[in-house]
Amino acid sequence: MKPKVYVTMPIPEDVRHYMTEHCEIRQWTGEKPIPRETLLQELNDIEGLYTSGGSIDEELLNHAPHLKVVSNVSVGYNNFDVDAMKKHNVIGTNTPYVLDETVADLTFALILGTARRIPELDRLVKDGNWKPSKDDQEYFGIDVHSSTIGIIGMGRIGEAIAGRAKFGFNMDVLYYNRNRKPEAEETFGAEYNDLESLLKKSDYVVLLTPLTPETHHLIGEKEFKLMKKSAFFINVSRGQTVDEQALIQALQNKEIYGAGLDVFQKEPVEKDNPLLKMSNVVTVPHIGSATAQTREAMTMRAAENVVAVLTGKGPIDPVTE
Ligand code: 8YV
Repeated sequence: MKPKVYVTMPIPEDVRHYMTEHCEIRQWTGEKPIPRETLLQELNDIEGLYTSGGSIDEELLNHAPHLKVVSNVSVGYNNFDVDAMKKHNVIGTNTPYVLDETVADLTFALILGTARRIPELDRLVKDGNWKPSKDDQEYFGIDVHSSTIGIIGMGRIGEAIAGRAKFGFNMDVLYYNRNRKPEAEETFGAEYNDLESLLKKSDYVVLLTPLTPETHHLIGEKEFKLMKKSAFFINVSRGQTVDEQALIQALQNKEIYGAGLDVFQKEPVEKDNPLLKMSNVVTVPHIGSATAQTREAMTMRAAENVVAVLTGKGPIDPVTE
């Protein structure tokens, strides 16, 4: 008898085909994300849960007596209560490596989009407001090349960004991380800084840390006050790693020059959030890894993790060990 797996999201046909070779899958096919109550009722007979983002906590685990593995279609796993999963002998897995370059691309799109005011000026042209003028000073942006980038959280994605910065944009690379990264220092000339000096020296501050109790609101009022008034803040980690109210304040008080945001305190972000009314803030809907190629790779990797555990081979990308 094939092990039962519950899938909470759409999956490509080849991923479905691969999983059904080894598992019996049941899948949520609703238009909206699966309601919590519905999910809890689906878990009684399953050994594998294939998902992206839902809270894996004590309540859920108590509804899943046969559960062996939860496979996240994401590199971040702040939705896992790791201690509770260990207590219930449930393995959690994520999808590292396959999205690093795609997230790094989006990060540079936010850096270039904010610095050169792309969305704002795109709207100006499309609204027919591009008027002949003696000079175009009103369209001026800020240079990215040859400036200083400060990377907070120098993991694989951080290194992919450092490579683009150093070799693509001739930028000086600073970084702050729990531990030193000699390889990044060697390869990209990345200079280790404590958080305070990185914030003081960077023209582009890029936040990349996973969300943990230690990184919750890592960047707040004090940190924004340390940044240059000409600097940009880029967040491609999680909304809760920054104090969003402090960010709004810092922008309104012109303590920083602009921001590029892929993640928010609440997602989808509320329509009346002041960040959405600021022309010096570029916002996108959590699309760091959102390319067809990368999501294909992520969904297949997540399937390989489920099958590996349920066929006794052990997880490929364990995060709860
Ligand atoms: C996911 C992400 O798409 O991988 C991550 O950690 O944030 C994105 O790639 C997102 O988590 C899906 O919900």
